[in-house]
Amino acid sequence: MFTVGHYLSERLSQIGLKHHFAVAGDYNLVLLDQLLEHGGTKQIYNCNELNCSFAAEGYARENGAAAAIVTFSVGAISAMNGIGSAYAENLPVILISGAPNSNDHGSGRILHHTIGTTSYNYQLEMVRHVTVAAESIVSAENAPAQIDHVIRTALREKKPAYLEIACNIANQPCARPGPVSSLLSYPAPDKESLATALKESLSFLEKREKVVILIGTKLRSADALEDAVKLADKLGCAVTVMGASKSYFPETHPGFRGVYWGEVSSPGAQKLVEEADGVITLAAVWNDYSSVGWNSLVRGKNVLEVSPDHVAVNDHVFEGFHLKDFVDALIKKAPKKPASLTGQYEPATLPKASPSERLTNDEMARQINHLVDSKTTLFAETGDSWFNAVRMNLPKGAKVESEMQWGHIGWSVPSIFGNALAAPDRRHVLLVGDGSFQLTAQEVAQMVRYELPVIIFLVNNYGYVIEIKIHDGPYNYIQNWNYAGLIEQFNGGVGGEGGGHGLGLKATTGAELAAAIEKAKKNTRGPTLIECQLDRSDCTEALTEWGKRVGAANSRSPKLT
Ligand code: TPU
Repeated sequence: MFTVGHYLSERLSQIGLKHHFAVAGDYNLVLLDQLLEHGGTKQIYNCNELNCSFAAEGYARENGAAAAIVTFSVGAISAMNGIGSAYAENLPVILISGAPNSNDHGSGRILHHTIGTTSYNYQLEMVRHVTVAAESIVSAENAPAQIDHVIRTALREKKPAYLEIACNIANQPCARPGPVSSLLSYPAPDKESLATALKESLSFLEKREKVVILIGTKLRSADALEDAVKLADKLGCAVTVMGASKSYFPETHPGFRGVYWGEVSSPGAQKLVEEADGVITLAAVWNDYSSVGWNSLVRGKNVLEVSPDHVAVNDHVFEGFHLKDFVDALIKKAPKKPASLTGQYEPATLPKASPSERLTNDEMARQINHLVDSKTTLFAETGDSWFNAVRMNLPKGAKVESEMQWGHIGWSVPSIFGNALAAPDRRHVLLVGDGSFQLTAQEVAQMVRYELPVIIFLVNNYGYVIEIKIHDGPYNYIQNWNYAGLIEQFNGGVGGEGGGHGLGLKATTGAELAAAIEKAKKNTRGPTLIECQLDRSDCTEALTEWGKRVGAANSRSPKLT
């Protein structure tokens, strides 16, 4: 018999998922049975639903989509935070919640795991704000259309979507799905609008000498990373990337000129962008953080703004096509604009510290950068880890993941767990501060369970240094943990039989860090956490400068009316 759960399972594997993430609860147990029975995607367990949603978010970063399955309210409301992240970070994550028995809907009964009212639709109402489609399935007959609508909308819009399935419907008989192409196809672009946008953009470029491309945060979800390289080749101009777009353009490309992040840009990048007479922004997102407290917005008459859903140029806005359609059309017609490509890009290098000296932030960053190869995915958590990752030099193929729009501390631990499952042939390296780690530390246990050799650099600077730089107070100083010792506690094994391969190490000097990294490389069947003990005042200059400006933007006085 083919069931609603099988239909969902079939669709998930048709769109390319090899895993789904889950936390069990009585409203979803039958659904989990159905997914196991159908196979196709492997069931992966998380410690809690917040982590489950972040693991799916991290999986989608590598795999293009993901699914998280949770129980009603107590699970789903926790998971909504990671779904908010998927929305902010443009990732199609399907959140699937088990839900009350269809006979109970409208019965006037009070159920467990609810807020104690007789109506259960509050969860659907809440989740609508952080998803692009949300459906409640209470009949097997309507299930295929509802499942398809949710998955199709998420994939098209590169945003999360939601399904809740009544617990007595998951195993009900259901029709089989048709070809997956119906979920993957896009509407054709509007040719007239596209042609006019192109004409206007070419006339913009004709009048500009110093043209620079600025790669933005939404370029990956617009599926246009390779197109941007082709555009750069055609124009022959300089290329910069935004902080949150680190690794979205090969740093080994002759046109690469570093990270543009206002006052905290790579050397030379600020001048290049701000003195250009034509900047092509590709999928840029301007918020208070990316604009360094509203100080560095790249907008106005010298900007050709190419967004995922529109192009704005010469006081016109054009819609009705995708960014990729436009960039591909521009590549064919773009003129040569080499004037911005003067000089060589000189990546900043950090000097090697004496091995016996107390470990510094610079020496830590230098050694981690050395570890990053073309198969590395480096996750950078909120905090000074952002600025350390942004200043690294990346070989071709290295990837950096950050969550600068949502900015939930603790995101990185479950997210890298999901990402590592999606790309087992890559090396996964995490840079995370002590404060952030304390939110989601338990998910390291799942890296032990699934034998994932993630290398975690736990930056112990004894507090919330990013917050100290924005606005200091007693709330920025946290309880210290024995982080290296904690990892041993996760080696208990499934069912308590022991035998995990998690490894916890500590580094207080450059030599200790180098030795720990060598051990981590050899620990191929589990995570290695290296606690890097730093002085609290030791952070990047960029964080200090950025923190000052973001703090000033936060503390602007109310405008008098
Ligand atoms: O490098 P460093 O010391 O700045 O990193 P650490 O130790 O991870 O500190 C991060 C401090 C921080 C906080 C407390 N950054 N942002 N916040 C505010 C915050 C609070 N709660 C959540 C869920 N996300 C946040 N960003």
